[in-house]
Amino acid sequence: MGRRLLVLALAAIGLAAMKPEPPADPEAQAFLDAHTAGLLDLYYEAEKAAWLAQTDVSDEHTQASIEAGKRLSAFTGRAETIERARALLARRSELPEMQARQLEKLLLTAAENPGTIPEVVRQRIEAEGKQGQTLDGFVFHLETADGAVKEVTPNDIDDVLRKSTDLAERLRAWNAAKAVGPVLKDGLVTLRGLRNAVAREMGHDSFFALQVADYGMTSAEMMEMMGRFVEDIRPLYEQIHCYAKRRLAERYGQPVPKRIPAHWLSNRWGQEWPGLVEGVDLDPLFAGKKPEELIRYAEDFYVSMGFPRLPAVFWEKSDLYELPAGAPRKKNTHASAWHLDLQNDVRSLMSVKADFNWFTTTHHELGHIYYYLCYSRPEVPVLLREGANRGFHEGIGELVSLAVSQRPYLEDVGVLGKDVAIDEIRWLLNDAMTSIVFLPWAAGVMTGFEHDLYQENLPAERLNARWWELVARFQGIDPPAPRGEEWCDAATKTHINDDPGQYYDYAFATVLKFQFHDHVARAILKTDPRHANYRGSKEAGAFLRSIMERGATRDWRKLLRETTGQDLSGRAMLEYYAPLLTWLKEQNKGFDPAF
Ligand code: X8Z
Ligand code: ZN
Repeated sequence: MGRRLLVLALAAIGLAAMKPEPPADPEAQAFLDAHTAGLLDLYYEAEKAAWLAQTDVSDEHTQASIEAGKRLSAFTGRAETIERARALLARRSELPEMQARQLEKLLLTAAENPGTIPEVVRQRIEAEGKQGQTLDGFVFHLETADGAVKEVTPNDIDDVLRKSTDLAERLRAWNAAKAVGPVLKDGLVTLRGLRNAVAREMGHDSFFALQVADYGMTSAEMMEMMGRFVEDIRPLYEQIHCYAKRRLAERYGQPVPKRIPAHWLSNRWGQEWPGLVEGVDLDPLFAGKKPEELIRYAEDFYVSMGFPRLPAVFWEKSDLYELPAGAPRKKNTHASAWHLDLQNDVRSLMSVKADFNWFTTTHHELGHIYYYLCYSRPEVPVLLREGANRGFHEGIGELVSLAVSQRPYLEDVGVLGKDVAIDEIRWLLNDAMTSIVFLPWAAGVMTGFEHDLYQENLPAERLNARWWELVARFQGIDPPAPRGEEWCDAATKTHINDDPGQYYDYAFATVLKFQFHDHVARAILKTDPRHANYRGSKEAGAFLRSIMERGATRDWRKLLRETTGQDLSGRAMLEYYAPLLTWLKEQNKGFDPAF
């Protein structure tokens, strides 16, 4: 671009920024007010029914949830609502941002269940309900060494994978975790067709593209961003991978493999590798604590930064603890946070047990809860009571999980003794086993699979083959033995079934958390980002609130720039781990880290 043109362009941007907001449009406002008023009760009813279906799995509760879902969708997807919103948006430039954004959100919600194809919408809601019931009601069984079979919880399976050094036992636990895939496969294929059909009705390329639209991006743009995240961390990931496979081979008395057998790792999907670094085992720090204490730590952390105590409804209505194996009631065992009435009714569904994973998960879930509470205020219209994008919602809880995993904080609250000698670099490596290891999984495998499933119509007889191709390429992991199409290992991951087309949220959140953390540590706490303690910092709390209380009233890129002065970038994350990369290269000298 020539200089003169550049000057003109900059002037135009300046003018656009200075352009006064048009006044609220009365016609648009009347439409939005009527829509919101009609929505609230139906939404609350559908959420309460879904809550019951997930906390007490039964045919009756699933059916009630399906019926409430149909009533809600009949309202949000009404053909006349779509028409009116489109007509109003046709003169977007004359509308203030707040109104335009509400209309856009309303259309995205309508696109999930357009009233123009009621039969397909009905089939989709029923299939979603049944898939949820199959997943949440599934009973896991683990074979013991003597061939007996016992009912177990997912926490029990995770325990074996975290602790056992017996490869045969590990393999049995890994196999137990994968048994849910085949029973979900047909439902997933049916849902793929129905989800794509609804999304295409309103002009989205695929269901994946519809979900990505929450970021104001196309599928291709999202894939490009995810590809960049993976590329950015590839050199570090390869070094971590190399270190890990050597350590694990030693632990299990095996030759060093090129790729890591999946059952060698401490997580069912290899999405994080805690417990691998010698001398940094955080689980014992929580041994003997009551599960409730972990949630209290989380609440106290937010309160120390100036957030309010959790409302009574949270404690009264949440479902927080693990049910024993064999309990007659079944519930969804994956953690989630709910905003049932888009106002004050906030709850969390968890299966908390006293270990490090649940310690960070409780902080993650309360991140969602405090986000809900922050934007539930009159200034934020009900239709914009969401994160700036979904990744921001995940990012707050992820940031706090990172913050409470730092030594100064753990020492401050007495979880970690002050006299415990811990090697700095090993602590950082342990940290990378969560954050860095997560990115190839989230941005590469999960996002790649869902993109192919929806956008590329991946054939049903290629689901497992494609899954393991991606796992090998991005994570450098192989299945314990070849896996045919009778398995459906992707479907063993909760989100593939009940949070479809959205997993890049977590990859985005991972990059975002380092950017936020860098800002809090350097600009607010004036400390090294590897040694920060947010506890008691009202200023850190105010920074987080300035993001959260805006909900989705502002474009996420603008909000990020306004609050941190920067655009999205992996710089802070790479800087955080820079000393680790140097150290790992030294440790892995003589080994080829490529997989
Ligand atoms: O699903 C979650 C949260 C609920 S929003 C517990 N997470 C992802 C996962 O478990 O796969 C948190 C990080 C990744
Ligand atoms: Zn979350």
